[in-house]
Parts: sequence; C-alpha cells; structure tokens
Amino acid sequence: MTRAPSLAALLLVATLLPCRAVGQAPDTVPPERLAARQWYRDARFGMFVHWGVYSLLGQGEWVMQNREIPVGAYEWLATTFDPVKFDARDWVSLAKAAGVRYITITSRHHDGFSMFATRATRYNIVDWTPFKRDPLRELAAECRRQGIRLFLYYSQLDWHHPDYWPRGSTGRNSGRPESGDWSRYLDFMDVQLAELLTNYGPIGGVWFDGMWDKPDADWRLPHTYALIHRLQPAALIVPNHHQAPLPGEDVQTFEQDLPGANTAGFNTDQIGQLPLETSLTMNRSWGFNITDRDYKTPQQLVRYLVEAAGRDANLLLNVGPRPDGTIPPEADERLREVGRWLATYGGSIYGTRGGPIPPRDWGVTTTRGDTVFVHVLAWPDRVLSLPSLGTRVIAARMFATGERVAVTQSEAGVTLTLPTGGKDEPDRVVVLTLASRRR
Ligand code: FHN
Repeated sequence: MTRAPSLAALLLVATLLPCRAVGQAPDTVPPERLAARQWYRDARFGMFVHWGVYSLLGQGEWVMQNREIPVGAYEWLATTFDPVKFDARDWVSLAKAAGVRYITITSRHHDGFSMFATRATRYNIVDWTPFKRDPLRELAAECRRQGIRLFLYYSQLDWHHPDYWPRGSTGRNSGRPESGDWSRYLDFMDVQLAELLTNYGPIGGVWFDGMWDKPDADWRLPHTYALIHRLQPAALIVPNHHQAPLPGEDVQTFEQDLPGANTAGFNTDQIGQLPLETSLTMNRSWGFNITDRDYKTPQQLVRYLVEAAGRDANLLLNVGPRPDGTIPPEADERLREVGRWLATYGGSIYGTRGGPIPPRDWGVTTTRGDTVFVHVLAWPDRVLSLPSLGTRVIAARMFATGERVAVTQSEAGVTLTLPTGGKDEPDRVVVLTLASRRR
C-alpha cells in the first residue's frame, strides 16, 4: 500500500480536485460504477457492523446523546478503548459463513470518534487509545484476502467536532462552545473521506448517515460525491438520508423497513430506480447493548432476507461487536444459521431480481433469466394460485428436493399444488421454468 499522503496533499485532493468533476452533467454514471451497481444488486446480502467507543458502555451507539455525556467525559472514555480480542480474520470468516458478500462498517459514528488512522484529528483509535492499531486496515486486507467487499459507514452528524455548528436536532448537551465554522467541518469530512478512499485499497462504497440531523443545511454533497467518484470511480454512494435519491448517489437505503413500508416513521415511500437496500438490527440495537436480548429468530432473519429480495432489495444485517472486539454469540449463531440456509437456497437469492409477481400475503418471487423462484413464506393450503406470468410454465419443482410440483395454467393464471411436507421451513421455494419469452 502507498505511503499515506500528507495532510496538505489530502486537503488539496479534498477541496480543489473535485471542482473539475462537479462540472460533469449530473449522473453520467461511468461504466465501472454501473458494473459496481450490478454487482451490488447481485450480492443481495451484507453485514452491517456498528462498533466504536460507545460499545464500552453496552447501551447502544446513541449513549453519548441519550445520557448527555459531555465531550470531555466521552474523550476520557475513549482513552480506555482497547479491543485486544479484535481479529479481522474471525469477523470476515463469520461473514463468509453467513453468506454475505459485503461488510459495511462504522468508520466514524455520530460520537465523532474515528475508528481508523487519520491525520485530520487525534481523536482516533490509533492516536487516542492504547490499542494503537487500525482495525479498518486489518479488515480491508482480510476482506481482500477472503473476497468480501468492504463498505465504509461515515457519519455526517458529529456530537464531538467543535465546527459542527450550528447544531442540529441532536448533540446539544455535549458541552461544546456555542460557536464553530461549518465549512471547516465540511472540509474535515472531505479530508477523512479522501483518506478512506486512498489508504485502504478498493472500497465498495461509502454509507452516509446523519444528514437528517440538519436537513436544511448545505452539506456540499455534489462536492463530496464528486470527490468520492473521482478517487474511486467504482465506489458506490449509499446515503441514509431518508429522502428520495439525489444526483451522484448509487443506492437507495431504507432502515428497519422493507422498501415502501414505513413502520420506522422516517423512511420515504418514494422508491427510485437505484439499487435498493434495507438495513436491519438483529435485536433492537445497532451498537452493542448488553441488556437487549430481543433477538429475531434465524427463521425471521431468513424471511426478511427473502422479503427484501422479493422487493428487489439487499438486506444489510447488523451486528454490534462487544468492546473487546468479539462478536456476541447470539449474533454469531444467527449469522451461521442464515448462512446454512443460503448454502442450500442461495441460488434463489444471489444474482436474482425481485418479481415478476409483486409481494403477496403468501410470499414473494425472485427471478433470473427464464426461471422464477416462488418463495412460499406463509401459506396454509396446498393449492396456491398465481397471476399469469405472461408465458407458459414448462416445469415446476421444489428447489431443495427437486420434487415435481403439479401445475395447471390458463390465461388467467397458474395454480401450483404444493407437496404436503416442508411447512415448518422458513421458505418453501418452488422453481418455475418458463417458456422463454425470447422465442
Ligand atoms: O442514528 C443512526 C443509528 O445510530 C444507526 O446508525 C442507524 C443505522 O441505519 N442509522 C441512524 C438512525 O437513522
């Protein structure tokens, strides 16, 4: 890996170079980014990792805000962060066993602490803690070694930085001076983003979060997006701003909701043309929460993955590692369980697209070429009626066993007679081979 550029060079890269790119017509998406979007849609399943100083308190990643911990006290807490049991190989091997194709890790969350080596502030894991190692560097190397793509979560919201001013809806009781220079804060972020996209090899993309704290502020997005697209043309921009997609973005992400739903209260119902993703907690917390035992069952997680795929969306399933760097056993076993399911049924998820039948009470469909996978998630009866697929079904069989499924079809639709067994399966997958629409 090349020697990290000086802060001056980074400032130049971060502040001046993007200007040239900004002139481009919005969204003329270069081929390598289109290819990266395709890869992303085929990947279907990622592992989200919320890990940082907040893990020490075991009350989730919002503890600084929720307990109104002043900057000084939180800075002291950060000096005690020493995750000696962190092992990138363990994390990536678990991700592989789970069947995920990419990992999205918090390089910096709202507490403003950088989980990577940076020249932009000493408030980072290498300079501020006894750990002195750069977990992102180790993870990036191990992801390359095991063929997993690494995405970087980057918080635009900052409860620590003095220049995050004027304050937004949060971070008001952090004891910072009531002053600051917003453009200096934006420069600071661009310098860090330049480091993240220069010092860690090829990065799958940047997962932004926190803009909703100051929705009316000028976040200088075209500038920052152009910087990212310039430094790594294949890197995808995944913004969790809960709005319809903006120019320069590559993925539309939803949180704790399937696309189109809004039980969380902040997800938009405007679904654009970009690849889709939904992020989900395995219990109720993103960051490690020692008392949050409300874990979803492996069956519920498999079903959510399938429901997302049936809506043409990826699932980004979260883990909140413990302060020593280990993965909670409840999360470990659930990831491996989902991985075992994908080892059998992965062919009905990876590389597919949602549809052709929109989501139904009984389940969803996914498709690839002339094959349609009917995911029967909840259906008490043997006979299942489907609308017309626009062409003839020439064969139907159970995905796992190959058992033939009886089909009757007319212009009005298709009726499948499901086998009696398998009702306790999280997802009974019927494979329909269609007469090619091409012929
Ligand atoms: O505030 C964050 C939260 O801590 C977490 O990172 C989630 C992940 O999608 N996003 C924000 C809440 O919308």
